[in-house]
Amino acid sequence: MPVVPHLAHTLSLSPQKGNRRSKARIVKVFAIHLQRKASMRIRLNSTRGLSRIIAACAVCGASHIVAASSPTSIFSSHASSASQLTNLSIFVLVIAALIFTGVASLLIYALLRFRRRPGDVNEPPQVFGSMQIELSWTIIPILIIVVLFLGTARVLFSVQDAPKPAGALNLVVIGHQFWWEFRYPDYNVVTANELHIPVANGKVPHPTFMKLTSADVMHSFWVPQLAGKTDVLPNRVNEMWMDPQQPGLYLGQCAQFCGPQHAKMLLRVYVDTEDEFKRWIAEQQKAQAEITPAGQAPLPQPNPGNQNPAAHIAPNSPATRGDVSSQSPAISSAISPQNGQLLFEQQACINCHTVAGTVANGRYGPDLTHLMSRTTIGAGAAENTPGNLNAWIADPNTFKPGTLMPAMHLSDRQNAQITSYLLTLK
Ligand code: HEC
Ligand SMILES: [Cu+2]
Repeated sequence: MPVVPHLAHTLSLSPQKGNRRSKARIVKVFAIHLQRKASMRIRLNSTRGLSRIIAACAVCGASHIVAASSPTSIFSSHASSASQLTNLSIFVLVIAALIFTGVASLLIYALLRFRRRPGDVNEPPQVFGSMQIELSWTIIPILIIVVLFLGTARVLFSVQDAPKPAGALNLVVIGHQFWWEFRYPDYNVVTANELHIPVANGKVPHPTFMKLTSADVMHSFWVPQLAGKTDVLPNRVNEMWMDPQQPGLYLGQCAQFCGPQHAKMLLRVYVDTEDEFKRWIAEQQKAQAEITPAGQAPLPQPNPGNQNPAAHIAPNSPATRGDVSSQSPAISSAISPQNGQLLFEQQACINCHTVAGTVANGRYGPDLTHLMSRTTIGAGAAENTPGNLNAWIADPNTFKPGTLMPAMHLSDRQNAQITSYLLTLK
């Protein structure tokens, strides 16, 4: 029975076996019918598959063009080290494209030109040990590799050995599961997740020189438009610099898997003009006590004689987990920043968070001194709105399942009180 052999093979059917067993003729006819249908479907599928691949390539190409304008595209760089990386990537891509076109066209040419034709009986001539061919396909790839190596090494050293000018801004970046801590040692400023740096294109350039390290596991600092990735490792300090040429907001993220909330460890870099940056630093240098507007009663400060015991208990010690309000001065149930602050200072919040000028001096979580100067909370997990803040305190896991801030199990009213306090942290 004439069954297309390759088809039988593809479908892993063996109609020949059925033949041998001389089944009823009607079964055979039916089998052949099925085979024909299957073969048609396969041919149909392959043309459809091909058109799908072509469509996918078109979409891919188009998305690359769109990607160049996306805020995290490596092809639209706005700082010199990032531009060098972009140029190098394009250089490598062009060489790879040339090699691909050369090899693919030779292959297609050979496939068509030297196809087996009817009447061909002999094997084509075999070429063994041709010195010329062997040399050419050894030397040409070596030359290509050398060119790629030299190009890469040049960029590598020029980025790594860049001199640090006198006006450079010093910045310390500390990766945490799952947020970023930024310290400005020259200004005594600490903030989280949202970085402000000056634009570096003035007459006196002010690039930002970073020292990066991690408080726990491996992270990677990556703001594609401003610089290459730099790994952030525990017990090691890496260095990197950025000299943004244009003010604006640049986005980035942790580029090293560091745990379940790795994808929600986003970075926002605000590149400010010189003046904006000075103003921002001046705002950040203010401690909360100085910010309290004149006329308003100062927020209650802890009384050394009657201090809240929770302030001296290490994070996670059993005493800080429960409600400690029974041991503390009574807080009225009114929702006010003052009551909020009292409550905040009686909770374990202060063991993990700092609010400068108050008893809160924890270092485990983000500095909250100027919380309201940030547009997002939880490293980009949510917008910084009163509603989200309240929901975050109630249970941070709703925004970031697996975040290392525990749900504090306070009442709705207590959450509202604390939120009203947080809203004053300008
Ligand atoms: C065990 C330590 C711990 C305790 C206790 C704690 N937090 Fe947090 N908090 C964190 C950590 C860690 C983060 C960062 C979470 C992330 O982004 O993944 C955080 C984030 C926050 C943020 C968002 C800050 C930002 O800029 O993204 C706020 C607001 C906050 N906590 C408020 C509070 C309040 C209010 C309390 C007390 C009711 C509290 N936290 C108790 C560890 C703690
Ligand atoms: Cu990370």
